[in-house]
Amino acid sequence: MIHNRINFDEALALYEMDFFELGDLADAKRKELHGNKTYFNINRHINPTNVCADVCKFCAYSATRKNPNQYTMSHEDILKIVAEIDERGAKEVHIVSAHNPNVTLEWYLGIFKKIKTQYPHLHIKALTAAEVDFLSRHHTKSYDDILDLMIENGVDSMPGGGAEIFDEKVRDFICKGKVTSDQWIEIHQKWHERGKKSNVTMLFGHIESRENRIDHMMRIRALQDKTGGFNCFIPLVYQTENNYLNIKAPITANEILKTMAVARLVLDNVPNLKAYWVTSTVNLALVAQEFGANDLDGTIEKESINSAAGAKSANGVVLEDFVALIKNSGFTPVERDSVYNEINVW
Ligand code: V47
Repeated sequence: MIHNRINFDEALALYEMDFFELGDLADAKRKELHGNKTYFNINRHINPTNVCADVCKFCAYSATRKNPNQYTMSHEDILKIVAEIDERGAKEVHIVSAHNPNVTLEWYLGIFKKIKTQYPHLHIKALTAAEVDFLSRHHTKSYDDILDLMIENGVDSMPGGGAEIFDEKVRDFICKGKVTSDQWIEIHQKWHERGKKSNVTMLFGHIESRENRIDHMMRIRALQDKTGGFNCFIPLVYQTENNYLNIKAPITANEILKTMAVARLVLDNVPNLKAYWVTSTVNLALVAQEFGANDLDGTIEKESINSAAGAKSANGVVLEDFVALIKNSGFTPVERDSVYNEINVW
């Protein structure tokens, strides 16, 4: 039984609090859960194709008129990257693609099997619920079939992408036609029911309201009450360049930090809050450590989705710099694995 749960109106009212008092509340909750530790992992993002059957207005990554450069990697190309990162000590490979109608289901799934067979120690975090929904529609299979195939082929956990904003009106405007909010939640519920973990994101700083953000968090909290399968909540700051959403004024740092703090307080049942430095900038992610965030994702090495929309993340960060930044901001850098077991205190 969870006492003193923050309701919708109370969550909205948190935004009106004094900025630093709100930060202190979130910081107290973060300290209660994680003390002074800031988690990160040594990971690599691979985005094997940008050819997409869906058209999300906020996306600068998929190949469209704005980005005519289509690509689809071969399994050999992907395995070459995996060999390099394994050599460098990466623990996780994060594989997310666009929704490519020109390749087989075997192309999507076979790569996991090959990676798992050759590198059984690497954690494979792959396929967003949006991809699961696309694969199910395109290859006329049920969600259950796709999720079982993912497990059979070696996927360990699911990333949190594709959640965007659950409010149906906003969702219809920014990404009509792809996985609905109810479907996104259904897919993660089914994944959790298989004893597997996943993350959950929220894309904010575009046309959504504070109410939409709270509603998004409430829907996550409700599923987490049922399954307990979410490891981490990741608010993704909308990047403004090269896409069709055409938002002129980026969200302010103040509003980003408030949203992090509100998330820490509302999502009382989700253990980790990630300040994804790719979309918030490294500097703001470091400050977010004092507004509830206890995770800074990882070194990433290469990133294509957000950097296409203007984020300065294309080449990741150097491990030693990352660790030094966390230390210099007064926190203890703790390398974790993909499901939050501690590997090394730096
Ligand atoms: O779902 C697309 C977002 C997501 C833009 O689970 C944009 O550990 C900002 O989900 N501005 C993919 N965001 C990335 C993602 C993710 C990243 C890191 C860690 C994890 C995890 C998940 O990127 C998409 C979409 O919401 N995105 N375009 C944009 N213009």
